[in-house]
Formats: sequence, C-alpha cells, structure tokens
Amino acid sequence: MEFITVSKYQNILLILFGILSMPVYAVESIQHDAEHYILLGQHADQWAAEDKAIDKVLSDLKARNNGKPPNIIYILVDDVGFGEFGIPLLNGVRGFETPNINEFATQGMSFSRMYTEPSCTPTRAAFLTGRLPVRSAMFEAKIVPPEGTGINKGEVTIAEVLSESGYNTVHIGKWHQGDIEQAYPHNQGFDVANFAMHNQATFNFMTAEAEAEGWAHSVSPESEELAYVVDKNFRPRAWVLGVEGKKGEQASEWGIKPGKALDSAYYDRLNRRHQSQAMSELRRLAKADKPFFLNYWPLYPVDFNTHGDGPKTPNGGSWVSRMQELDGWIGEILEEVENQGIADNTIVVIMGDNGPMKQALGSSGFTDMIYRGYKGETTEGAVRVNAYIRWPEVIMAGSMAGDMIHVSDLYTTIARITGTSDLIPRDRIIDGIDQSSLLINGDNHGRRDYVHIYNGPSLAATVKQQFKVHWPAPGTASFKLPVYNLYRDPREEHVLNVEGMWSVSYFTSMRERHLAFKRKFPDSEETHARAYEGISNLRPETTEMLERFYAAQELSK
Ligand SMILES: [Ca+2]
Repeated sequence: MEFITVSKYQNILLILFGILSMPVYAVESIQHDAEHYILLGQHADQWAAEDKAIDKVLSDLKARNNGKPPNIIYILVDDVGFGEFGIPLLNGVRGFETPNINEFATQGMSFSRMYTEPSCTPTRAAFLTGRLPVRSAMFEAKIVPPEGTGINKGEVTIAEVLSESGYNTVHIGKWHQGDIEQAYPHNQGFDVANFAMHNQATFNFMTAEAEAEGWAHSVSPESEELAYVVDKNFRPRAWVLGVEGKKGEQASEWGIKPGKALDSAYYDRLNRRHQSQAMSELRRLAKADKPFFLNYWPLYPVDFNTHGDGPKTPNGGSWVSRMQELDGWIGEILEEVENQGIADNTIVVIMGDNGPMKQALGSSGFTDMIYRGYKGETTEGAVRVNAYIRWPEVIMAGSMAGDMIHVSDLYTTIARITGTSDLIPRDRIIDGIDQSSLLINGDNHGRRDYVHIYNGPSLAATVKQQFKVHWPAPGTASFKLPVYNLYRDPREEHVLNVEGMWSVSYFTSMRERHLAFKRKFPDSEETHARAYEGISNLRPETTEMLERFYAAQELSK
C-alpha cells in the first residue's frame, strides 16, 4: 500500500538527496532505515505492481471470511539455536524429538534466514515495535529483579496497532520487557495478560534449589547462614514473577503467599498455568466475533533444574527435555486451532528468539549446531533462528524461503496483512519491512538483503546478501574490514582478507547511511520509573524490599 502513492520520481529524488528529503516522505509513508530506500529506488515499479496484486488477494480473502481479517498466533521459543526444531533429521542428530513443530513446518513456509536480535529482551522489543531495539533503548536483557525500567509507553506495539483496529489481544508467558507499570503487556495493547515479569534467571540462579545444584553461591537465606549482612538489598529477594492483568485495570501477583520464597515448583506451576491459559484463551478467542492476536511466549524450555520431570530423551539435557515437552504443548494448541475450525484464516508463527545459552552448555543439552555463537553474541549462531509461518489460505504448504527476514519485519507485515498499516507511527524509524510479498508470492520475493546487528547500544555487525562484516574498533582502515561469506563459511571462521575486499566501500557507506538516519531520528533514552507499581497485592516483603530499592534509585538521579 505504502509504495503505490509514491512515484518513481520521488524515490529517485529521495535517493539523490538522502535524508534531506525525508520529511516529505515521512508524512505519507512509513519511515524506514536508509538501506530500504536503496532497494526501493531499484524496485519501485515492480513492488508497486506486486502491492496492487497483494491488495486484491487480501481483500478477496477478507470477503471470503465474512469481512474478518486473519487471526494471529505468535509462539516465540526461548534460547533455542538454529536446527533444533522443525527439521526431523536434525532431531535425530541431536537426540530428541519435536514432531508437532516438524509437522507444522510442512504445512507452511520455513525460513533459512530469519534474523533476530542477540537476546530475549531486544528480540521481543523488535517484534513488538517493528524497530531495532536500540531505538527504544530496549537492547539489554536485564537479569536481576527489580529493574525499574522497561518499554516506554510512547512505543506503539503491534498489540496496540491490532487492538486499535478491533482485534482481541492476549499475551501469555514470558514478558521481559521491564517491570514498570507502563511496560506491562496490558498497558501495551493487550486486553488480557498472564505473564512472567522477568526472565528465568530468577529461578535458575537465585533460589535455594539453584544454590543446591551449584548454580549460585550464598544467595538464599534458606540454604546457608548469612553473616555480616548490613545491606538488606544486596541479595535479590521478594521479587514478583507471575502477574495477571487486564487492560485498564490493576494487575495482581499470582500464586505465592507472603513469607514464601519462589522456588522451582512455582516455576513449573507457572509454566503449566501459562499453557492451560493459552488453551482456554484460544477457545474463548476463537468463538468471538472479532479477529484475535494471541501472543504466547513460553518460559520452557529454559530449565536449569536437573530434577525436572520432563520427558526422557537420548540427549538427556534438561532444556532439551523441556523442549520436547513444549513441542507437545504446541501440538495441543495447533490441534485446538483445528478443532475450533479457524485454521484456514489463522496465521501461526513459531520461531526462536535467539541462539542457545552458553552458560547452560552441557546441562541444557543444546549447543550451537550449524552457526557459531550463543545468545548475547553477534555471530550468526546468536541471531539466526528457525522460523515457520503457516497460513493455509495463502502460503503454500512445504514452501521454503531463502530471503532474509528480520523479526521486526513481522510487525510491518502483520500490520499490512491485517489492514492496519495506517496505525503504524510515521514520526520514527520503523526497521520492519513489509514482507507480505514473500509470504504470498513465495521464495525470492523478499524485500530485504541486509540487517544491522547491534550488541547492546553498539553496532557490531552488518549483513548484506551473503556477506557480513564484524565492525572493528574505530580507526581501523576500511581495507582491513573483516568480511565473511555466510554461505561458504556459516560459522564465520575465515576472514576474507582479499576475497571480500571489493565489498568494503559498500559496507562502510552503508554504515554511514544508517548512522546518518540515526542522527535525524535519535535513539531514545532508557525509561526509568518505580518498579512494580500498579500491582494490587504486593507481598509485605516485596513492599519492604521496594522501599530500599527506590531509595537506591533516588541516589542515581
Ligand atoms: Ca531468549
């Protein structure tokens, strides 16, 4: 839609004048990053023609479904590297099974080049906002609660876009987008939210059980006598994890009594609760007149607890076992979609959020199988994940896409497909590209051949087609840029000292364009506020801990 109103002449002008001409463009169209305009300038006519045909496909589809745009189910799997689900032969290689996701993969499109961000929080923020997480200062995965920070209310999430246009919206599972009131999912566009506020480190490194298994030293008063303790807030205590809320209402903490510590039994209960809520919400949503968006981000397979009761596997790893269990849960959801008779007009996405966790190597059973690297890094192993999209009425079953796609593209693509692109804000850069042509027309119809990979606030690497540069220290001569060929060297082990030298000028100017756009549209500062506001039933020990935490926050101002 966005390209139709823009003439080729305008596009050429835009490229000639670069950022100077942006404001004119920004009024009508979504503001993208610089590299998009390079590609648009070369393909404007073709893409405009495709877009016209796509509009027809979408309107015919809507008419066939009694005016109802498609439902969206987005299932994001935590910390599982490329190759670990959806590919039966690789299940054999790794000694566990994901039969339900494997079957699902045959029913839709599989992606070989889905890029995410290096860790949980940034990937999820990129999906929610359609933007590189550095732009919203959501680039860091916070580990230790409380945080006193989170996604800003000014960000326009995909849930807000869909909710505004009349979708029912539900979030279930991990959130990890901050613990301040404005960041809660029910304040970011979801009608209903049952969520784990923080990441899973709370259970894996901060409990008496984690300490008993050697994952932590002297953190829990239950496991050893603490001596000479002057500062009562040095050790994290009394944090909030399972929270439930509805749009416009106060949230409440779920399932824990005052005076009781969160333990791994609570973690397992929370996981099971999320799964049963995903099922019951799905049944409720399927029966409603409105279309729906169900966002399910399970906490499993992350599970350091070796006493877990997941299925036994030849692999034997604790996370691998939970992955196999989670596959069964996902199977239940897919079966329910079928039973409710909504499969044809429901888009289901199943994908990983980042690479495997290095710290869990050995016990988890996972590793970096095909691409090198782990969560928190910027080699492909950290940011290339399995992704599968099923949309029976549109996407050809068993199809594969070798085109590049970034998790932020889902934002723009979902908006396009659901007819809600007009609700995407025009006053900021949206990195997500509309990839509906790739879904509808298939392989080789993608509109992206690049991605900038940030490590925290810093640009760490840039990919263009099959080449990738890891940005060296400032001042390094451009002829020394370390360039890799990702097809020939998927583990990024052989720098093309000479063979890739032809690409160094392009990479350098590409980076300059990207940074020039950032000067025009600067990144936001991190949002700070008081943790856990808007929760009606905080435990007394949590309130007491917060008083000390707020006092410490004051000192940082
Ligand atoms: Ca993750």
